[in-house]
Amino acid sequence: PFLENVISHEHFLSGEYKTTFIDQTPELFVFPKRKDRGTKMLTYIGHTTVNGFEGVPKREKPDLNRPKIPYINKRENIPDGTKQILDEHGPDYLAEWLKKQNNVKLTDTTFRDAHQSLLATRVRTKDLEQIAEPTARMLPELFSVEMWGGATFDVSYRFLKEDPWQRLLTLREKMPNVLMQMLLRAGNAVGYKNYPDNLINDFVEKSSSAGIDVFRIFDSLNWVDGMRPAIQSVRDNHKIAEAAMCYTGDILDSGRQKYDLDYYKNLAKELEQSGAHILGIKDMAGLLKPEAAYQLISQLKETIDLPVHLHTHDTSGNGIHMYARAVDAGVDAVDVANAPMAGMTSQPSAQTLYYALEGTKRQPGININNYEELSHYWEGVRNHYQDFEAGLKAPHSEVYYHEMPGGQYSNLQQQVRAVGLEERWNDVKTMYRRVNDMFGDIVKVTPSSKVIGDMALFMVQNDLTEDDIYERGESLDFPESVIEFMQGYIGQPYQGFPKELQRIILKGKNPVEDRPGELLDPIDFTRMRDSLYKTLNRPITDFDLISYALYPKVFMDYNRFYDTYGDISVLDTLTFFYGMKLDEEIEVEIEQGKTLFVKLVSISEPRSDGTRVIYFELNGQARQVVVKDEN
Ligand code: 3PY
Ligand code: ZN
Repeated sequence: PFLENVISHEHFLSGEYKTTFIDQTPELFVFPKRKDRGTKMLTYIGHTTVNGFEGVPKREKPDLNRPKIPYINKRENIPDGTKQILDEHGPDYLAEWLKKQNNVKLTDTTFRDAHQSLLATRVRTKDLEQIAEPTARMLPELFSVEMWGGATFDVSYRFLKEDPWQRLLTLREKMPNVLMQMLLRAGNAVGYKNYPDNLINDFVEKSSSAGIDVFRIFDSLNWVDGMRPAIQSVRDNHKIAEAAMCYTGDILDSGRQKYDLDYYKNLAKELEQSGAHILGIKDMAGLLKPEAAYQLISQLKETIDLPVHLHTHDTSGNGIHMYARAVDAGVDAVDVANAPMAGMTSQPSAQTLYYALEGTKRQPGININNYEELSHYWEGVRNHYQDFEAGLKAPHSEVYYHEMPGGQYSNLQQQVRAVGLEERWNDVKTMYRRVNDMFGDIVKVTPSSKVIGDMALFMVQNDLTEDDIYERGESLDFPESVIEFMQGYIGQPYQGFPKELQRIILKGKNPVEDRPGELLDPIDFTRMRDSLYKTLNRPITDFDLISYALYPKVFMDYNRFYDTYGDISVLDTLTFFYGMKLDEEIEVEIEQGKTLFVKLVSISEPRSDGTRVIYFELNGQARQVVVKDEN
């Protein structure tokens, strides 16, 4: 604690210390009271047992076995993979290497997009950590594992009460051989709004040093100006810049010409010129049809010199057919998920694609039996998150009409339910498409998809037609996200804004045409560190600073939670979500080699102040905690 006090002292941090500093600074010898980890953890377990977990209907803890981790021989070396190629030869070489592969290479998204799209991003680090090393050992031929970014950053702090940076560091340690990939929303980083350029640079630098190798960068309006700073930042850190274009519309629909083949070819050229190592195609809603994929990829291969990496969501059920045609056209890599976490709004199944391509020249070079063995683990994990299942139960070809991204579908459905309009869900979907057309047919992906969703919901909720907006718009209070979009705060749409609608929505406010990240004041990290240190009274890491800058409230709430309950990422997932049953005993490894044995003995009736006493045994000794009954 003494050293901690020294290095976190404001004089030490600002460099204004002398050799007399220690003698003259008595507060360095005032150590914080040692926190009792056991009591904090019991308080969390007690609280969750009595009150349930936020957003989950309270119910008895399900009786499920722990997911089965495949046996691995830890004495054997972990086989080399793509990470070693990057580290030895750099990103340009790796991109060339990728183009030369005959087999189609796979990115496994099970650790990120799959659970973001099926389970509301709720899979905890503990469940990822346990399978990371087996994955590294059993699937060393993968191109990459997508395991960070997108919504995982925010959800980690907000709901899972864990540090996303720790997730990154842990997975890196367990997967030293395969490239680790993240989804970066260009100037929106891992958030929903634009941030100053110096924050984006810092974010890329710190996530590179913590372990990210491949940054898939996209702009929610395919606005290349908005992507260039992030691409450059990744290049400056000698990592792989995969610049992705978001696929929308239908290149085969001659009635819909805004996003035609030439649009994508020009965009790809611009991204190549902006310094991309790989071209990503981000089919976030799963709109790319099989024949369109064939034409798009064939043409892109003739237009640019970069390897092409394709991402889709299997919402329509056409994912495998579409990938097979993309493979025919020479796509270099595609995104898949392990079967129990695949399909519907998630990525197509790795195993299904393997069998679809078996015996062809481009059959993926993976060990299918290993994939299947790992699948048993994920099957178990998915069961543990059954209360977060909110997605489709069956293939959904209507997506070709409404064009809602995989991750948004269940979210918007929840929002609609929350305002009591569940029976009008079909109207909201139809309105979503109508709003898209009113807005000039825009690319829809986080955060532009949220703008369309908010506007559609606003119109349905208030029984407004398109004509009403034009006729009575001046007197309507539009959702904040819609106003910000029209102000240019999330970037410039291709072919500009619909002028009349923009005028109505902005009511005299001036839109910007510059890049928002350039207009925003840079963050003063030194001042931020000082002020955070004063509030949190502990050393502030660079990671903390970035998190605070991105999500100030979420980050502070997380810290308050941590002060109360400590590190509960060590709990098993069922205990984390449901607490404990009477007489149940669990083991919690709080650090390597240190295990707590916890038994729930009894729970008192509520007392006059609304609290209950929860009686535990901790390592055989009686312990009790008091929690408020919030029911
Ligand atoms: C995200 O931005 O989180 C996405 O997955 C978009 O498709
Ligand atoms: Zn996706």
